Amino acid sequence: MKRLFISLSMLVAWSVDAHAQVTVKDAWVRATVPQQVATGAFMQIVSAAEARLIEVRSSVAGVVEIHEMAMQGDVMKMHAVPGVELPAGKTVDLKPGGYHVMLMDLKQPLKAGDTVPLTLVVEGSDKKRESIDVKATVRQLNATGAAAAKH
Ligand SMILES: [Cu+2]
Repeated sequence: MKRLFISLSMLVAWSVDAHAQVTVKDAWVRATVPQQVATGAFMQIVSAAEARLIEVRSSVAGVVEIHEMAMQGDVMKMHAVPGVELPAGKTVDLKPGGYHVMLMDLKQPLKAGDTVPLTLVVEGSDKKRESIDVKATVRQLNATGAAAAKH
């Protein structure tokens, strides 16, 4: 996995395009139940040029990580990843069962209809960083497959 990321970032470094021009669509956060201290944020990201999502911040969470969810044997598990590649012009789906933003150490419960501010940090092929502010809508927990996944 680590080797894959290194070779991908080398590829990114070789391309010449400068500006990331990142668009984020349909950002949402799964609502929490009382005592729940972590939840996922999901969205669609399109970058005009080759780039990489390297960090996400949010004022509602003490810790924010980028996670990948994948089957390990017959169990769905998730783990932190250093970033998500954003190929030029391609929609990258952060969705239940795949890449997602993990909001941990939540400072308050998140109710359906609330708005959660997220700041995405994207690094372009020229290593320049760009911050994108996103307002994610909290949606009620539902039965979208991966809901039962464990860390
Ligand atoms: Cu996660």
